[in-house]
Parts: sequence; structure tokens; C-alpha cells
Amino acid sequence: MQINKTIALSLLAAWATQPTMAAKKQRAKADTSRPNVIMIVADDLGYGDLECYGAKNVETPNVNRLAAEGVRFTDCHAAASTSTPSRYSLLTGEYPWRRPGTDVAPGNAAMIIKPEQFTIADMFRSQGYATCAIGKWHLGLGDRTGEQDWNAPLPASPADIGFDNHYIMAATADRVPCVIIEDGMVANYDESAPIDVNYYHNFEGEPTAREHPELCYNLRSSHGHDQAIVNGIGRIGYMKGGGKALWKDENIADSITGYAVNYIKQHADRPFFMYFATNDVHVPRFPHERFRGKSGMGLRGDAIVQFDWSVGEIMSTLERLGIADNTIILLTSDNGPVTDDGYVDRADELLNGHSPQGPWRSGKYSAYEGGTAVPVIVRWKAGGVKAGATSEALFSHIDLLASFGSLINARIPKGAAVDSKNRISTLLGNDRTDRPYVIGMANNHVLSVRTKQWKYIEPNDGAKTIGWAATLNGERVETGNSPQPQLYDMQKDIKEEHNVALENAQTVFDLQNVLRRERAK
Ligand code: NG6
Ligand code: CA
Repeated sequence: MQINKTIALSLLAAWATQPTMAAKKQRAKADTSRPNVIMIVADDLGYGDLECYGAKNVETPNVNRLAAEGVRFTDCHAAASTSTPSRYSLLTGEYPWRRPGTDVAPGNAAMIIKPEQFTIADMFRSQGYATCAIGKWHLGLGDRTGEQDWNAPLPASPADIGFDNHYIMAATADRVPCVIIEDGMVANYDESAPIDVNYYHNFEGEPTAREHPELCYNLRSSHGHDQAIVNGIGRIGYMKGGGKALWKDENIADSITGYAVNYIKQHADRPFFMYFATNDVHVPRFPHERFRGKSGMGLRGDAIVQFDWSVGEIMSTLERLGIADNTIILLTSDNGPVTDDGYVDRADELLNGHSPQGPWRSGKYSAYEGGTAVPVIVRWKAGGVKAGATSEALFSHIDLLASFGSLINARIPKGAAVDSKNRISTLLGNDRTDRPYVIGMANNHVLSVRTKQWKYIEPNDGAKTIGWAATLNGERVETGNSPQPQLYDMQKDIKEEHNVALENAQTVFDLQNVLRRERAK
């Protein structure tokens, strides 16, 4: 009897996860004008951090498989070398330097993208897609900076800019509030521990990491990150309360991946757009125990393994539901890599010959290529994307909005996504057409222009390295700042070591004109 009951229960469970007949029928004649689109956006994952891009000391089997089944880009760029401006561009199709207030945001910033602005989520929604944002947000919440009441529904959220659902971190894991926001409210809210957040003043009785480093039992700060202590880790900003709603860093990947998997299951029968932005591999790197020691590079490498696991969960869910082939998976990162970004996690010491930025110079924050050169992999079987292809086409995140828009026949309102151009054919690997130029923005707003051959960095008098002790391959992060105009021949000098501006005055002039014209738009 007991056995029969067990068998019956397991049969029932198996049946419950089976696609229904109607769903099967619908999936059989997949509509390639309305594929699902999942954008997997890693955080601070470098061009060289994945095995299929030459990573050492870490295995990324799921991403390898994605690349083996799709097209892998070798010359794709984010619009900026830090998170908020890069993500702003990704979601709006507008360069961040056109809009003040798009710099790295505190956790209590108001919504940076205003409800009236058109976003990639609005675009998908206009074509009947279900839309969701999961994971790292870092684009502000609520309508007024510093005045959010985290104990009540927020008056402005991703719901106002096209996302039907969201399950997000307000900013980054190193910034308060350390809670997940689900559909405009703190998830798992704990009434016994009201939340308060302040980026200027501490709350009475709350210990800080600056005064009590001994309370940072999970990770010590190497720079900054010395204000609120949550889960034994110092953060940027002060916070009190939260109780059981406070996240545990080691569970963030599980909870956002779990949300994504459920979302896919619930939306298997209609087209959906999912913005899946991982916390990995941003600081504080504190992956779940089961990933510890799984790379040869300590916590940063283990966070890459955890990222790969999230990708695998999403892929296998799609496969189980029979919707993998008509789902476009685009995998990328928001900006270049960094090793020491303010916590003592030995990321730099444990590289052992691994190059997070691949062949490029410098990384996150920089005007050099390492700041914005990011991995991009696109898989879409039903749409004919060739398995195992490589594309050297010069490409930019800025074009994703218009490219996907053209694919799903969306109309983009006049004046919206002004910088985004339709390059869907290149994105699907059908041609290798280079973007005429790609514009990148460094940490201090210095702009650079890349063409397939040249890289121009405009002159500026900013610091040569990033002020805090961030390092990369034993060096401090180089910003690429110079009072002289810089021009590099990328065909001969991929490492940007020989400034050839003086010998190529006409090219410098032409690229300066590109920036002049773009700024005047
Ligand atoms: C810096 C932080 C860094 C990281 C970065 C934003 C310090 C010393 N450094 O100010 O840790 O949070 O901001 O990173 O606090 S980003 O990927 O979200 O842009
Ligand atoms: Ca980032």
C-alpha cells in the first residue's frame, strides 16, 4: 500500500511537470517571429572569464554548451565600463552620457529610467510578450532618491518601465538595502523589523564595519564597504531592520535562479522576455557552499562556477519544457572584470595565469578595451543560428533594442532608443558586418571610439589608475586617462600600447568628428 502510494505520488509529480497537450501542439509549430528572449547579463564577468573564451582554472560546461550550440562574438562591447550606465544603455538604446544621473547608483537612488521613457521591456510588451526583470537592478527604485519607504509598496518600480514582474536587488550586493524587491515590495517582509536606509548617517545602535571589523565574519573589506554589516559582510550605505527579509549572499544565486526557472515554467505557453541579471561575479563574492573550491581561483572563480550553474538551470528548464529551440538566449556581461574590488577575497593572488580580461588591456572602469569588451553568445536553433559559429563582427549592446525590435516587428516611438540600430542579421550570425563605430564610456565619462581598425580615446586629465587598491593581474586598474589624444591600431596593437595619434592625424580628426557629431545629436 505504502509502495503504491509512493509510486502514485511520483507518477503524479512526473505528470505535473509534463507539458500539456495544448502546449505541446503550440510548441510543435514554433512561431519564429515571436521567440522567447532571455538576456543573461552577468556582472563584472570578463571577456576571458569563460572557458569558451580561453579561461584557465575554471570550468564552465554550461556556457561552453551554449557557445557550441550558438554563435560566439569576439568583438562586442558594452556602452560603459561600469554597471548603471551600461545597463541603462542596454535597456533604453540610448548612450548613458546623453542623460545625467546614470552613474553608478546608490541603493536608494530613485528610478533612473522614467516611466515615460521607452525601454526594451516596453517594446517586448507591445508585441504581447510577458516581461520580467530578475537579479541585479542598479537603476534606481521609487520616485525620490533617499526617500523610499521600504516598508510599503514603492511608488515607482520596473513595473512602470515595461516589466510585468520583477524580483530584484535594488543595486548591487555591496550596497544596502540587502533585501530582494518583488513586484515593488520587499520580498519575505518581516513586520517585526522595519527597514530604514540612509547613505549619509548611521542609525543609532547599529555597528559599522569601520568600527567593528571583527563582526565581518564572512568577508573583510579591503577598501570602503565599511558601513552597515549584513550577513557578516560590510556594505556601502547604512541600514537597519530587515530581519528575515535580509538576503544571505550565499543564497542569492539560488533564489534568483529559482525565480527564473518558475517564471519560465509558468510562461512556457506564451512568448516572454526575461532580463536575467546575475549577482555573479560582482563583489562581495560569496557563492554557495556547494560551489566552494570548485575552481582553482578561490571565491571569484567559484562565483564563475555558480554563474555557469545558473545558466545550466535555465537551459535545462527550457529543454524539459520543449521550448529551448525557439528561445533566444543571449549571454553577456555589463562591463569588464576586476579582481580586488574592495573585499579581501584573494581574487588577484589566485589567478594563477588566468586572464579575466582575455587579450585586452585593463578592465572594469577603464577606457581601454578591457573596460567594455564583453563576452556575447547567442543561441537560437529555430531561428537558424549556426551551432558553434564565431563572429568577429564589431558589435555593441546599444543595438540590442532595435535589433530585437526588428525581429519581433515592434514599432519604436519617434525619439526613443535614438542610438540603437537594427543589426539583427549580424546578431544572429548571418553576416559579419562591423558596426561603423562603437562608442564606450569610462568611469569618469571619458569617451572612446572603436572602429574595426582603430581605437581613439579622447584626452582628459583624470587619474591614471583607480583610486582604491583595485588590482588586475597584480596591477592597479589603469583608467586609460591621458592628457594627449590616444589612437591605437587594433589590428597591430590589441593591447593599446603604442599611441600612434601623431602619425595618423587625419584618423584622429575623423574619430573626433564622430564624437562631435554624436554629442550634437
Ligand atoms: C565602487 C565600489 C565597487 C563596486 C563599484 C560598482 C568601493 C571601494 N568600490 O565604488 O566595489 O561596487 O562601485 O560596480 O566601494 S558596478 O559593477 O556595479 O558598476
Ligand atoms: Ca558591473
